[in-house]
Amino acid sequence: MCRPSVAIAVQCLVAVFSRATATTVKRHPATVVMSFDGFRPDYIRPDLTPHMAQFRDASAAPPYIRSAFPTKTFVNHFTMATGLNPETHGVLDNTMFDSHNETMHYTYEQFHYDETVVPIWIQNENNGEGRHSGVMMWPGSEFPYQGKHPTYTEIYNNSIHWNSRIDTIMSWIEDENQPANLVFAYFEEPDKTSHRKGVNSQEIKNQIVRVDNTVKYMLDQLKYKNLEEKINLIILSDHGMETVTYDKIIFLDDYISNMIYKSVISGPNAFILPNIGKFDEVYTNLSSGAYTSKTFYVFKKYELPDRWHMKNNARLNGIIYLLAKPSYAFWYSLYQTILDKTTKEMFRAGAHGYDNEDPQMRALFMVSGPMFKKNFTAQPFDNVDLYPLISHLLALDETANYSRPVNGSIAGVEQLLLSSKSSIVDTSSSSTSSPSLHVLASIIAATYIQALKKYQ
Ligand SMILES: *[C@@H]1O[C@H](CO)[C@@H](O)[C@H](O)[C@H]1NC(C)=O
Ligand SMILES: *[C@@H]1O[C@H](CO)[C@@H](O)[C@H](O)[C@H]1NC(C)=O
Ligand SMILES: *[C@@H]1O[C@H](CO)[C@@H](O)[C@H](O)[C@H]1NC(C)=O
Ligand SMILES: *[C@@H]1O[C@H](CO)[C@@H](O)[C@H](O)[C@H]1NC(C)=O
Ligand SMILES: *[C@@H]1O[C@H](CO)[C@@H](O)[C@H](O)[C@H]1NC(C)=O
Ligand SMILES: CC(=O)N[C@H]1CO[C@H](CO)[C@@H](O)[C@@H]1O
Ligand SMILES: [Zn+2]
Repeated sequence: MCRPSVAIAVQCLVAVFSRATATTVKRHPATVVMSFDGFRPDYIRPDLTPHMAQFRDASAAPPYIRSAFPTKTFVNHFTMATGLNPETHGVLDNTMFDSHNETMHYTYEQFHYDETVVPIWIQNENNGEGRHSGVMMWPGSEFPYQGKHPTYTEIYNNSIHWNSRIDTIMSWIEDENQPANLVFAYFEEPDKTSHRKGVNSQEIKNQIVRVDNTVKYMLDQLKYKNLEEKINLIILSDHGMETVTYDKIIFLDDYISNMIYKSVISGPNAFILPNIGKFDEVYTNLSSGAYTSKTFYVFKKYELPDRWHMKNNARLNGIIYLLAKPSYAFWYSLYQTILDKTTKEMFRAGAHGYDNEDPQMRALFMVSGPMFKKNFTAQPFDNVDLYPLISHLLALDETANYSRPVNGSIAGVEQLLLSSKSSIVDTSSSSTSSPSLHVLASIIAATYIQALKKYQ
């Protein structure tokens, strides 16, 4: 921060000048995004997660961010990576119907609804000038986009120790020849454990503590390697979590014959594909079931609320979409697995996928680094805005290589930045050419006058 004293005013001028004349991307702070699956913002408590609590105090952080609908893992990680709404990028759930009306889960096809969609780790490298991306297990990252992979990737393998994932990330950032200026890293907990144990279990507490220790390990690495002021570190999650008890489970067999439709069900969300000619009957029976039970909602494609940004997608053609009300869920195979190990009374499952306005579905976001305000409580924003934020941090041309404009906007995230976007030296042009002298002169004059004013 530029504070008022003559000596510091001079330093500020030097800082402004060197930022403006930076010619290589190496001088841009690198951006690292760490995602902890299903980490609810209210899990952070000074007694349980002292390091994350301290990090949040020192960062720019809203109380929560809004997830995309449905509040599922692949949907939200791909929304953050592409800056596009689900209806545009086409990942509408973790498990969904493919083009042959068969179930698909984590396939190339699932992440390639539209070939023009490009994650930011590819767009970063498309911008050239020595930019390199490293992607650690982020959902969707092992597939090529427009035939391209990022410089560094590691595919999902939950046997790999979290600290060793961080060691790998650090090696990408510190690589002599191809240093990564953008890193995305995914950690599968506390989501994985909470699905089987619910939100208030001891097992989940252990995972929350494990997350806290991992954040500490990351911060220790940055400190030890003297990178704290060179890296913008974003710690976030994809969605929240809710506990489902056995009495809140919805059995579709109570409303429709299972001979007459195919389905893909994953907790609160269900895609129902009625057999040819049976659409109206299935819809009628489900609607009356929803009306009498008051436990779920039924939608034809065009009835889906606009605010979910889901309806305008061909993958919903012929589908009846069901959403459970908060704390309810549709019976599916995972629940049998859980029930096999317990009783109906003791049954606790974690679930997410509910309406993104449900407070339990809110996600975590905090950021610390040279370009961000410190100890700043921000207003909540949508996670689709992460793309424009990173694009700004890395001085990317978002529309390079004929990519379409994204749905996220800088407006929601600008509040986090030390200098607002408009007042920042235009790094995108300065990275290719020197800024014009009169621009530089006016910046220097403005800074100097401001410093003098405060000094008096
Ligand atoms: C999938 O189901 C829809 C709706 O019933 C139908 O129109 C379409 O032809 C089916 N596609 C295939 C490949 O079977
Ligand atoms: C996952 O990582 C473990 C531990 O490093 C390794 O033994 C195993 O082969 C890996 N699995 C796959 C599928 O790569
Ligand atoms: C719909 O409900 C009616 C009346 O309960 C029942 O006879 C019919 O079989 C149901 N249809 C389906 C597709 O389940
Ligand atoms: C953050 O700011 C609050 C007041 O806004 C202050 O009480 C607190 O001590 C500050 N924390 C840190 C770590 O600077
Ligand atoms: C989202 O972005 C896509 C691609 O640029 C565009 O086609 C679509 O209309 C946008 N959606 C909204 C709701 O603005
Ligand atoms: C693969 C490809 O076409 N990359 C190009 C993307 O755009 C940048 C400039 O914006 C070019 O430098 C890349 O060659
Ligand atoms: Zn998740």
